[in-house]
Amino acid sequence: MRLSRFFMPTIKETPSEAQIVSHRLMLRAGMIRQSSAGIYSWLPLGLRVLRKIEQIVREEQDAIGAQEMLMPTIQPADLWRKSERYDAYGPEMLRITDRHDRDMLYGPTNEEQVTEIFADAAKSYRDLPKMLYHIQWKFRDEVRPRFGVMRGREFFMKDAYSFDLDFEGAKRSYNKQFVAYLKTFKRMGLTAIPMKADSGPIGGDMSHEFVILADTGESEVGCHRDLLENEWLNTIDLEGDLQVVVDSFTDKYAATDDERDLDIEGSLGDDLVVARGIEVGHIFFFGTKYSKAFNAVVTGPGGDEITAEMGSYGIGVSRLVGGIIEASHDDDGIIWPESVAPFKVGLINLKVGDDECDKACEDLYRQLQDAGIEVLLDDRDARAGAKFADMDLIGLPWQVVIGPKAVEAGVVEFKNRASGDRQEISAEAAIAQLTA
Ligand code: 5CA
Repeated sequence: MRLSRFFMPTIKETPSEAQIVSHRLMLRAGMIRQSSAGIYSWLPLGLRVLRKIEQIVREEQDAIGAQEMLMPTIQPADLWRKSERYDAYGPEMLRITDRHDRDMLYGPTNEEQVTEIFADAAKSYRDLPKMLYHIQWKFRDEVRPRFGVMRGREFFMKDAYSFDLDFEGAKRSYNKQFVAYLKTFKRMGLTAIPMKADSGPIGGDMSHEFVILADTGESEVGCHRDLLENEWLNTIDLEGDLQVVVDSFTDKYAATDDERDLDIEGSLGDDLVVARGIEVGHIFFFGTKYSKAFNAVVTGPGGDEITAEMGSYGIGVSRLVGGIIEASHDDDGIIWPESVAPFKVGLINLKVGDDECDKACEDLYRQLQDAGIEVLLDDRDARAGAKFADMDLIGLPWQVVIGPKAVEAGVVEFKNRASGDRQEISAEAAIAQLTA
């Protein structure tokens, strides 16, 4: 992509409406624009990141056998009357009336919709287990939408739903999602801690929020220090036995706001970390709440009737864009982990219009593209300082700078955004490093 053509409206000044760093940087980098409170447009740069995150989530869901589908954003109210959630959900639900005066709503989540579909189709115990998911926009009319995409009203969520024959099966599905979440967040460069969360009316211990620590987190959490330490984390083989992996995490104390236990915290001493957290995912077992309401019942091997045991598993895909920035930035801007970066490398032409510089940049640009590297070429006729500032702001993992002196010396300046390390190397060596 050429920056001269790319729609990336960066802002130099700090937007006054943004209270936290991720919101400020997303606005300044030209990733999003607010439409109304808690509702955003995703501009090309932001959308590239959103899609990368979405794709990692998708791959890890597919890897545990969950099947992707796509349910609508608009749902009929009658669906929610069946589960008795239409009234219970309250003012957070955006209620709409269609031209025939039928009550509709913009879905805040999809338990009802997916259970209705599943109930209609599943007949025999052979139809289970099943895990279905979609990645779709949701709407919740939050009282206090804030912090940009972190607490939006319209937001992008992955929600998965499991259907099993018995509790043991449901637990296996839960464990699969638990480990898939660990892998998903790790791939994004995040340390997301599974924390015991409120399990609602069902009780039990099968409700976890996945939380990343950040000063700007919305709630206070407490956990064992090990859960944050690479040294300990690296001892766990995520490909190992599911229950063993899950237990190795849940054996360590980690609790969200409401679930904190001050006695345990007191006994942890120096091993206790109390910090603020951002909830990026939530997994939940809820038994037969919805399968009963929608009659998701199958015939068992002996002709008996079995009501599906269900769980649901959410990831805040759009919230993650902000969450990753909260976890990875400096005074100059964003520092994207490679896996979610909008482009892998930014190529800066310091002297647009200079034949030698133009040629060196065009050559390298083409070679990188041919090698399948996502590259953003700054070919704008602008001051060097502005180019450096924009490139640091948008946080691409690598920068290649080409100016007249470098061209003459037959080198490029190759910079790592995270460490700030610079090397003068040949264009070939830069390509080799970027394709390694
Ligand atoms: N039905 C369940 C699981 S599929 C559910 O909706 N769970 S949730 O309410 O916890 O939402 C799942 C994830 O969506 C949360 O962990 C959070 O990361 C994200 N999320 C929730 N509300 C918002 C919001 N207002 N803005 C951005 N992300 C949100």
